[in-house]
Amino acid sequence: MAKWNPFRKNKPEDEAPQSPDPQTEGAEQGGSESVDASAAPTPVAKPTSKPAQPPAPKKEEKTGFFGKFKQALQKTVNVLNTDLRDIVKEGRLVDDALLEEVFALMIRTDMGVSSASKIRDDIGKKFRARKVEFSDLIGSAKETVRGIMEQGSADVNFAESGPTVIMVVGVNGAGKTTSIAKLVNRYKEMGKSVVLGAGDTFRAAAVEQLTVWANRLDAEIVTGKSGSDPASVAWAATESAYKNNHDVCIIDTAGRLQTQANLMDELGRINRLINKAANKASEGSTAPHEVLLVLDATAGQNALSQAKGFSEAANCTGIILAKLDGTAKGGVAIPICQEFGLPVKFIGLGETPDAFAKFDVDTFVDALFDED
Ligand SMILES: Nc1nc2c(ncn2[C@@H]2O[C@H](COP(=O)(O)OP(=O)(O)O)[C@@H](O)[C@H]2O)c(=O)[nH]1
Ligand SMILES: [Mg+2]
Repeated sequence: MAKWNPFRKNKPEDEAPQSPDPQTEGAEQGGSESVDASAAPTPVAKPTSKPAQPPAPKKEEKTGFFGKFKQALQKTVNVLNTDLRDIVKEGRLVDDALLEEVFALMIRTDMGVSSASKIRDDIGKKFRARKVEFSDLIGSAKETVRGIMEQGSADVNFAESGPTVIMVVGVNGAGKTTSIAKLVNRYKEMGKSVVLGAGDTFRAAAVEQLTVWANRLDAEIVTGKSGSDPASVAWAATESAYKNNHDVCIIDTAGRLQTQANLMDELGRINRLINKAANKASEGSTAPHEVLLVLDATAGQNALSQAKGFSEAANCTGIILAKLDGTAKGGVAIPICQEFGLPVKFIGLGETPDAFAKFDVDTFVDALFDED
């Protein structure tokens, strides 16, 4: 359970800067798309009282970083480590029976049939009719998974100049708002200034939740009334980022299912209006720079169908794999990397803002198949 009270109010309305008129501004750009001006969002200035100081900067030294991954993946590691070790106790000849046991074990981590088959087949090719030990299997599996998960940069694509705008999407409860708090924490630790857009206008509690995080982490936030047009909030947050020279602008969105076509279309519209706002504020600018899809690792294979639906409909550029702690299904990161060409950029390792790490394939694979 979170320790803070999500219903605490701390909105200094009287400090609000001029309310934007996104409808006129959207129309000025010559597009048919506009935002609902009657629901114009309220940019809220940074609160004067800080409920909490951001934590002191921390170094991500190798062992600490590895330890974080290993701890988060513990349940998955246990399946692989203990059970795989049992399979080849005292050494064993590699035959079809052994290969099928390895396959079944891999499947239990939710890495999917394709990855599990590749691990099995690679072991078969290397060791068939030979006696193997645990370390042989682990070594081969590591190599296979590294090959599968090869991916580009794991960090956010920062804007070359001006603010970096990040839109965050996903199903309800995946961990979007919490992941935004973690991103804010990360960028504040790097000394960057951050403005948030409370684009989940469906539920008042969602706006309150993000406002509390903004206050705690010393970020600015742009909010709209409950039920207002999320695109107008996104517009205003983007505009504020450019006008006030923020380094990073992160826009929350309401949860939706990948099967809800109209709601998926809405993400496209928000995306396009963010781009218009950026272009209006600074000609030639394009935004958002990232559309991060938050997936709940505990959803296992279901996270895969979400990745498929969202990556097709919402122009996602990367994934935050939340709740990797406390699941034995951590293997799901493998097909996510493999099947959608979407890099996993960050992983969520708990509910607090610091329970977060940049994703790194080598560290992930080493932790997943750790022999200790
Ligand atoms: N254990 C764990 N819980 C998380 C993580 N990320 C989010 N949560 C929890 O998941 C629940 C839903 O998170 P929230 O950010 O509100 O989801 P949203 O609906 O997508 O915005 C909350 O109780 C969070 O504390 C994580 O990485 N690990
Ligand atoms: Mg939320």
